[in-house]
Amino acid sequence: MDEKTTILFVTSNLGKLSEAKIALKQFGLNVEAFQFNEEIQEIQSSDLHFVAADKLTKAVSIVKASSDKLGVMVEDAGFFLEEYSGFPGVYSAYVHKTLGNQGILRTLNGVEKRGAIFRCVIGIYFNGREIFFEGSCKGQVSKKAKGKNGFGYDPIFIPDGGDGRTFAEMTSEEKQIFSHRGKALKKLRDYFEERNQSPTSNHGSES
Ligand code: ITT
Repeated sequence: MDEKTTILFVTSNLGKLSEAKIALKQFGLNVEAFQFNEEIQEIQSSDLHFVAADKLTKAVSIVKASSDKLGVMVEDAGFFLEEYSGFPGVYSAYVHKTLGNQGILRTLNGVEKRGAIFRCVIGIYFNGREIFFEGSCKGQVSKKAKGKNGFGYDPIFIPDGGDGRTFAEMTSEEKQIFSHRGKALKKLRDYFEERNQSPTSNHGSES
């Protein structure tokens, strides 16, 4: 694979990696995980964009701008519950590790307000610049965990506009039609396309 079609995704989350690979492969871009021994220390902030920007700066310094690759990518995501004014939001990874999906379902037991929203910010370092793409997906927390696909909160999240299945009951391609990540990755693809940066277009430089 041509290195100039490869984006290094600095993430510890294999679910995110797999979804990015599928979404960008259709566009001729290869996504590779960048392996590092220690997790990048995330700053504490209530703003996903701020966290993603900080992660990107750290990722680029670890990867050393990787001039032989097309870009370096990071993502910060969160799960925001209506009942708890957005919590866990930026604390979603910690809450998932500690409470898990069953814990979330227990705290919402008997609660009618089950609205939730996934948000993510993807940051990419490309042509010496940092660029960010956001995506969000509204839905409901299911009453029970359902499905085996996906990762994280997928078994308890039913996106609006779907057929009532949770993300974990969908294929990766189906999930991306609705998902925060699918929408942010589409913006990223459009960005490259607008700049004729697709691998078949000889890599025109950014104007
Ligand atoms: P990084 O190494 O990329 O930071 P992470 O798993 O720590 O990976 P985040 O902090 O961005 O990722 O994610 C916050 C939490 O939200 C974490 O528990 C994820 O599993 C979960 N999450 C993010 N996107 C999700 C999705 O599409 N479906 C289900 N859960 C998701």
